[in-house]
Amino acid sequence: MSNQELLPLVVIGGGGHAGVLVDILRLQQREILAIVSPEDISQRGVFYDITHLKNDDDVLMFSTERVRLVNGIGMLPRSGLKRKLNDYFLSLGYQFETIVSDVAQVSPFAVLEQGVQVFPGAIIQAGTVIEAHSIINSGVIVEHDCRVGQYNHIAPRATLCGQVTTLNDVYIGASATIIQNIMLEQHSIVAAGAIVTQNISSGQICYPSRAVIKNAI
Ligand code: JB2
Repeated sequence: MSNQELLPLVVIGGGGHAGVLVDILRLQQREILAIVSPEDISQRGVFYDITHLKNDDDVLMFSTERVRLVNGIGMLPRSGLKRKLNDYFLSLGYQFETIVSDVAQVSPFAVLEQGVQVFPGAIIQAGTVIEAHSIINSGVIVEHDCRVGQYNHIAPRATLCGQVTTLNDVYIGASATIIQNIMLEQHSIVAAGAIVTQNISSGQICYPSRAVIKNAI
């Protein structure tokens, strides 16, 4: 699709996550019609010059066919806000833009579904599928043939080795490493820095193991 065919955007949420998205979109010269946030957004320079709307129903002034939405609310573990807002706007017929930073590296043989957000420095290799509305944060590596479920948040610099599968609503903390062929079930959480070498069941949390210190002599 050429730049002329891209629709203008409305961004939901006006915090840090939305700021990174708007920064990516400005570099891509995308038209942003409004930021929708109940709170003041004037302290974030990245939002300069963009109309601020305070109520979610203000979005209804835009035709479902003439805009795409961007959900700028970050997903921390067990936060359902992003999904709740998406479900509301999807039920009204709006669609969510898939956003890929110009400095991310995404294989042409990877698939990104609606509403996926890929931040600067991320690498997504061939054969991988990222399902709808998941966040692939800055510097994340998703190796070949992975499948990342819906509404996942893979935090900065986490690494998924080849053929990792995650189900929906999984959170993987910053710099965590998931070795190859692992399955993370729905709502599981990997704490920052953890190294995951076995499957994680639904709702379980994997913490980093403590380093074992022995005498070197
Ligand atoms: O119902 C709502 C609503 N509730 C909160 N509707 C709309 N349209 N916006 C809502 N918000 C807005 O979400 C708040 O007014 C605020 O602008 C934004 C949340 O911003 P905050 O900076 O608290 O979080 P974030 O989601 O941008 O970032 C979190 O997640 C990221 C992934 C942070 O924890 C970051 O550290 C993290 N990187």
